[in-house]
Amino acid sequence: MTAKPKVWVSRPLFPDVLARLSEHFDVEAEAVEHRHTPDELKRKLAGVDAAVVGLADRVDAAVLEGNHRLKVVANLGVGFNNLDVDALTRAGILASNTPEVLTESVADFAWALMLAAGRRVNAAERWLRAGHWPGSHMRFDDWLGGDIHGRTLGILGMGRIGQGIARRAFGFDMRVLYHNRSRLPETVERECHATLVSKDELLRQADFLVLVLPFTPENRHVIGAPELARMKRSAVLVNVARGGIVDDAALAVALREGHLAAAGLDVFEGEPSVHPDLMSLENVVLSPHIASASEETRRAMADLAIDNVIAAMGFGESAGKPPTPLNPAVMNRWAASKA
Ligand code: 8YV
Repeated sequence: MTAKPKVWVSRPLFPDVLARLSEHFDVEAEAVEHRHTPDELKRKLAGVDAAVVGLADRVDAAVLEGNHRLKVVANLGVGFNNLDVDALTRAGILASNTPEVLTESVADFAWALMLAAGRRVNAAERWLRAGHWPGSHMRFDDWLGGDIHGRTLGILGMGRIGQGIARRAFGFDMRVLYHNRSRLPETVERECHATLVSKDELLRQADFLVLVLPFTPENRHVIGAPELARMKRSAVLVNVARGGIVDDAALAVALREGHLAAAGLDVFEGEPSVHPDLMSLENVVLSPHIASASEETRRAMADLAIDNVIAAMGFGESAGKPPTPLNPAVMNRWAASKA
């Protein structure tokens, strides 16, 4: 009997998903969360045919150097700024991500942050839990937030998640503006009730500005001090995209000095660290990168990641046809080299 190919899973995953992977592979799965150093990552990847990695695993040219065994790297996430796809392609390694399956859950969560930040839910809860309510006389004009319904929602980055966020705004009777590299087809604009505007216009008009851009070098600090200064003082900023898109230090200053009403952040520059100035502010809602973390969606992401590994390695019903590859041309090269 020939040995099964080997796959390494860098983070603990659902046992039933790992069991499915074991039908075809000799699986080494990490049992506890651990941030792998580049050296550890390099060593782990050197001994396997395929890997399922998380966003904290930076798979770049240095990590891949001298690796002639690895064939597939499946990312547990739609964003893949942790992968150097060019380096993977040069090394003949197929890369995949998990688009679509998390769109609606991330859109839900963007709304959770908008609502919580706009209406000061978390700060009020902290105050209540600290025992202030029975002991103090809450005034009629305490804990005032801003309304959400009827306001202007601005979306920067109008891909699938941005569109999901826009569609939900209809129920809140909001005006929806967006800015994107390219204009959406008219049918999609109509469905989302969304109007394309310049970035400057978006910054100036949005009461709620939600960021849903991919992280690329050009998108670093797309929202920094100059952009924050152009926003309304009553505005709320929400980031469910990637840390580093916002200059967190500049955001903390704007929030502290009242240049912005509030923020809701699921992602941070240099996470899992969070800028200490943000930690001490009351007008920011902070969550630990959980926008896709619904039971159904995290399962769907894990399933999709391993479906890519199984199919790319030539197993299962979709053998040879991984569902969501990032560099599918690599597979043509595999086929050519076998012929
Ligand atoms: C993470 C995400 O993958 O898909 C993405 O790009 O940022 C998230 O869904 C998830 O939080 C696991 O780390």
